[in-house]
Amino acid sequence: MKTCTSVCPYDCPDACGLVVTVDGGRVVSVAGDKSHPFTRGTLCPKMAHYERTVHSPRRLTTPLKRIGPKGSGQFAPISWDQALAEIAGTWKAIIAEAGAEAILPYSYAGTMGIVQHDALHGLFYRLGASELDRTICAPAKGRGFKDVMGNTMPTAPQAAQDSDCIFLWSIHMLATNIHFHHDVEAARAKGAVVWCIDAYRNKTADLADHFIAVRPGTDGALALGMMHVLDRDGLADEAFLDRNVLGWEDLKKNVLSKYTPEKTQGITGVPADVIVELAHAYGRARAPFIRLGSGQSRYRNGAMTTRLITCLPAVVGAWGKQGAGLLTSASASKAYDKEIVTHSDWKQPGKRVVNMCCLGQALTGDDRIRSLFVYSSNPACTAPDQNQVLKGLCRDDLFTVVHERFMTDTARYADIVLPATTSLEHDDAYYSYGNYTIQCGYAAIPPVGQSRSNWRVACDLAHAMGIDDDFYDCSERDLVEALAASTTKWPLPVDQQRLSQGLPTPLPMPDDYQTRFATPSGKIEIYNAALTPALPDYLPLAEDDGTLAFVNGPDMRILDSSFNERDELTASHTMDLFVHPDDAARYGLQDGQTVTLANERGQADFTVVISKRTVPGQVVSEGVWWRERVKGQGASVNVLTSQRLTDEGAGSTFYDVRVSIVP
Ligand SMILES: Nc1nc2c(c(=O)[nH]1)N[C@H]1C(S)=C(S)[C@@H](COP(=O)(O)OP(=O)(O)OC[C@H]3O[C@@H](n4cnc5c(=O)[nH]c(N)nc54)[C@H](O)[C@@H]3O)O[C@H]1N2
Ligand SMILES: Nc1nc2c(c(=O)[nH]1)N[C@H]1C(S)=C(S)[C@@H](COP(=O)(O)OP(=O)(O)OC[C@H]3O[C@@H](n4cnc5c(=O)[nH]c(N)nc54)[C@H](O)[C@@H]3O)O[C@H]1N2
Ligand code: SF4
Ligand SMILES: [Mo]
Repeated sequence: MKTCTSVCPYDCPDACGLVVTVDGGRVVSVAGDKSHPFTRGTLCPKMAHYERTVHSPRRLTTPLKRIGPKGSGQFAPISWDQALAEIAGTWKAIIAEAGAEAILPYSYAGTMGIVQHDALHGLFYRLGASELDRTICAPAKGRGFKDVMGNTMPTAPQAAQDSDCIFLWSIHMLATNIHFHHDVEAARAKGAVVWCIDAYRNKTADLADHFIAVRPGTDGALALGMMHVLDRDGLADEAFLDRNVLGWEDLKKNVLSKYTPEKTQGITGVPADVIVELAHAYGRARAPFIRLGSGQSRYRNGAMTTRLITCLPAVVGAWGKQGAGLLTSASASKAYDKEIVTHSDWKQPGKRVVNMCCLGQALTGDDRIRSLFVYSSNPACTAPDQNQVLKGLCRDDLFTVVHERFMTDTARYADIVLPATTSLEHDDAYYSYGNYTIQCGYAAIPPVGQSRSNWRVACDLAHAMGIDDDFYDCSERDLVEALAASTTKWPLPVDQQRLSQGLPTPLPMPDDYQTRFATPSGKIEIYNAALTPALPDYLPLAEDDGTLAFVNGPDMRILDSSFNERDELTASHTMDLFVHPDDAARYGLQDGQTVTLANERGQADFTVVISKRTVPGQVVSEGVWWRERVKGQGASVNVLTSQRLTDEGAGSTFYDVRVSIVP
């Protein structure tokens, strides 16, 4: 029996520190690291039994070759040498015939470790393949914050412990950021009041003091309505605004005047008196703290919405006050020089760029991709417009390779499947995007079966494709060490000893990180001359056409489609649909019955849960489920979602969806 430290590799803002117990080459248990400044010794329900994922009987253990129709899941085992030879042979033929841009890599954040996440980027740049714009998560949120604050570092979550008024805005904290709950409760113990602003009353809302249901995609108008009241009622910090902010007078005159509480109620559905109460709570707080999630940004106006919410702390002069601030995403990744792995110097100019939210179009449109290499992602399940993605994956003239830990929806459509390691079988360097901690994790057990890490596969494929470069002689350990060494450039000295020992390493924060505004003007830019429009204003969604809004939030038991392999977590209640009692009566729906939702892209079956968690005119489901976990024809939520992109950042619009109930 031995124990070692590691890091949770998943796409979760907490990036927890793990203590792993190993016996005879098997992981027997995993616990939260007490010495981690955010994990503080606990894990979420998903990771509390990570060993069940690592040693799952569902793990892929050998390379596989397809022997049945695409999607049938019929495969025969082959050797790694055979698999690599087949991939290299097919790619060479495609390159000779159609050029390397006919090959598309597709990956996202199955693991957040920098080495494995970016391992294959250099290879595809060298080949001259099509490039993937990795926009599926929340680039609009990043852009909206940057439009106002530039590269200013968002507030550390632990600061909220000293807040007297916390806003959980569009974040399902208990599912997606569970360790922030500790900071929220610490503040509450000192009297802080908690507000939750969401499209529906999720379980996080249950623990807040006040819940506000906002009409989906209208938070930008809500922020404007709040600013209107802050100005009207003398709660704006005019001295702070004068000194630090561009555009406040312009905004007041040209934009805010329109957003009276009554007008804002008409857009957002939030009663006018509640908007006034909300603005007063924010404006009168000594130290208001906003934790902003991504939900609000996954609409066609997502960047503008985030831009408007980001104006709020400037209006009340929250920046720099102890306990106050705004956390969108922490910028801890900047501690590393990722180029060590990414090798963007190998990018070739003018290559086609495919937006990952538009995979369906890329596979079925005129300018077709001939080979798709998928790793660390499950687009047949998680990408929008599932029917179009599946239509593309069914093409007989598409050569698909999937590097995976499990037989996912996507792997089922592969010509070749390659088995991947889990994070406890390879080395990596990690950072958090929800707190300012970094950490390295080293393999705790040997690879399960014949699985290979992304880095190993990058080296194997580079050699098979005849790319001769010293880079591919590096071990993953070398890359982790180089990344760790690169953190000496962080604004303040990082504890190199802790980092190299694989211990959670807090990034020291400069005293003035909340008051040195890293924008081109050095001021907070409510007015941003580089943008059109230079002054932010609410961008309306499509007119209400009498259909239902469809919000599909995160589920506590899974993470995107990861953890669907765990039968004990996912056995029941996968495609539940919250329907308000008024809508249930209107459509004649009973609790527990199957209901079909449809729109122009397709239709999917859900189980009705009549509930006041949602509001009339809006239905809600939680989780992105594997097709085998879904009723009927195997249509998951993404049959209903759209490839439409956001206003800035070309991001996904997963929650900007209208549906009808099929009678
Ligand atoms: N358990 C679990 N954890 C996860 C994930 C998961 O799927 N499950 N996913 C991981 C990933 S990849 C990410 S990016 C993060 C995302 O984590 P979050 O930042 O929490 O974001 P979302 O999952 O997009 O949704 C959060 C909330 O936004 C709400 N929402 C939707 N539309 C609106 C709106 O217009 N206005 C407002 N105010 N609220 C709205 C949803 O109802 C939901 O409750 O979580 C990560 N962690
Ligand atoms: N309807 C709807 N759809 C959504 C969302 C939503 O809220 N609603 N959320 C969206 C968001 S925010 C995101 S970020 C995307 C994420 O979508 P995906 O990128 O598809 O993420 P996962 O579903 O977690 O799938 C990651 C896969 O990587 C594999 N994997 C893990 N580690 C490794 C490794 O080291 N190597 C290899 N080769 N594979 C590995 C896992 O087994 C898993 O199958 O989903 C999006 N899709
Ligand atoms: S809370 Fe997030 S980072 Fe922590 S163990 Fe769970 S999934 Fe991993
Ligand atoms: Mo995400």
